Amino acid sequence: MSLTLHFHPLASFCWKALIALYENGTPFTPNLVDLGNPAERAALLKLWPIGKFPVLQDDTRGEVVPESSIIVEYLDRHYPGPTRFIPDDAGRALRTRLRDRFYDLYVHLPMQKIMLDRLRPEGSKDPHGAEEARAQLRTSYAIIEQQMTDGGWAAGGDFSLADCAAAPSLFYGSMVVPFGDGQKKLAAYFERLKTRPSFARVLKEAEPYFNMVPKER
Ligand SMILES: N[C@@H](CCC(=O)N[C@@H](CS)C(=O)NCC(=O)O)C(=O)O
Repeated sequence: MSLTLHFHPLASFCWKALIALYENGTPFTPNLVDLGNPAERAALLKLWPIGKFPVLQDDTRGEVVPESSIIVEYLDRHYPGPTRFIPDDAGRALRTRLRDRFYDLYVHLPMQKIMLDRLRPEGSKDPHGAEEARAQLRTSYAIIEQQMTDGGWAAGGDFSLADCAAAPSLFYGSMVVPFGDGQKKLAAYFERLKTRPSFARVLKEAEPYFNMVPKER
């Protein structure tokens, strides 16, 4: 098999790549990386010196592809299936990439900031930064609520790269800042995402690791 995904089943950015792979039943070898294991961390760093996952390795094409959005687009281009992640139409493609950036930068990263702050030892926490991140999440939720149509997907058309980005960021985001009472379209969209078979599978496979999610203390 030519594709290997270096990942961890609990890691939110890895979910983006997994959703894309599961959407199209793309065959790949999963390589679970324990970053706490020095040899496994060193092997990941050799592939991608930034040391973050997911990383997709394609032995057929001789490519190592980091960055979740790039992995999804790479799969769309080189291993296409029934679900296309970037629309052919240039304007829709741009909107899809914009929404992907929106979910990564303004939902996913603030969520990560709050989660990672929970792991910091007492005395090294960043309450101001965490509060800024919570405010950003609330603003982003309000924007999604305005944009979302009943029964729609993140970029306004079919399921796409933007939904691959939305699913993990909203899953963990809603754990740190729950959706507001008035955010019915956002909440309904999140429920739609959870029933999408690709994401439901990702969640099922992550379940055994959920006790590792940092709790608020
Ligand atoms: N921009 C990257 C972010 C990847 C990222 O932050 N991955 C996290 C896991 S969700 C990670 O590798 N964390 C380990 C670390 O930073 O040491 C992407 O989209 O793939």
